[in-house]
Amino acid sequence: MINKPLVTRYEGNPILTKHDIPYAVETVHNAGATKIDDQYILLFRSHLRNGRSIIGIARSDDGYTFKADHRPFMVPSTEKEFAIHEEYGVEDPRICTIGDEHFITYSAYSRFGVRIGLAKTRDFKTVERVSLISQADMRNIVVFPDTFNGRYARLDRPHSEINPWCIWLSWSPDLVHWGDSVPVIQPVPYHWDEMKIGPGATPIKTARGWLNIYHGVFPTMDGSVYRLGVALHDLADPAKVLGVADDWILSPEDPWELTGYVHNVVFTCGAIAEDDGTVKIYWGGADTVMCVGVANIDDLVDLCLKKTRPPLS
Ligand code: BMA
Repeated sequence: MINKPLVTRYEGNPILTKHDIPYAVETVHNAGATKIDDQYILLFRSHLRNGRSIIGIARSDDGYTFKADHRPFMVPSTEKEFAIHEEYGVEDPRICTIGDEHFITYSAYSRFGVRIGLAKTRDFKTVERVSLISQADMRNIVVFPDTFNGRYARLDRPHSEINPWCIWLSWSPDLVHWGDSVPVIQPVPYHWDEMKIGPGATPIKTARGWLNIYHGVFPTMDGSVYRLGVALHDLADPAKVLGVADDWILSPEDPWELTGYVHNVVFTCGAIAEDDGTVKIYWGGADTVMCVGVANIDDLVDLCLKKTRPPLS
């Protein structure tokens, strides 16, 4: 089939909506994901009725049917150092599992802008704030679940008027202090990601490189369209980009992706690689519901390498 989609949407989408949550929320979206001992975990963002966000948790045995806990997992902190930066809410968590620790990077909003917080958990029952790991204004940070010559690496997304909304890569000895930042992928003019790009899911290690599933935005007369794309980073040096796919892999299509809290949005914060060579990609539809789809990892890597465009144009 010429139009065979790269990502096959689950027929039971959306997999989580506000009606599945045992406390009052208006949206369920942009979830980070991980799998521990055959249990799938989603940390999802929800808008409250005051328009600010909190983070909930849902668990599943098969990756499709999730049950949310009775309480939110993270709400704005009351600890002095964090409270001042989480006043307007916590958003868009990503999970990076290293050994038996699960690190969560999340957007912390306040009157001072948006920063990225780092939290950690071992059991997804309790969670501990570690540090704020960026200045304002930064959102969308994903940490590679590995070290490179003893250093951690992350993809981040600073912004300037001269060089807007690129994906950069930064290094750290301890996950708290970051530097040696370099731009790695830029939007391409008059392309599906021309307005801005940002890190999406925690990168996935494959035999041919780190698979980076990111989001790209295109401005239209009817507002912006958020889509997903893929890039491949070198296994030993993730600052080296081996290929960026020219085509998007997922675009808003289902009714709950086309309309909702923000229309025309598919936005990912997490994907889970399975032993059979597939990946379950989780995405928020229209900032309102959670969806899942399955792709073949080799197909995504092929797209990065065979239908490629320059990372920095
Ligand atoms: C981005 C973030 C995401 C959101 C997206 C679409 O800037 O706010 O959390 O999903 O816009 O509204």
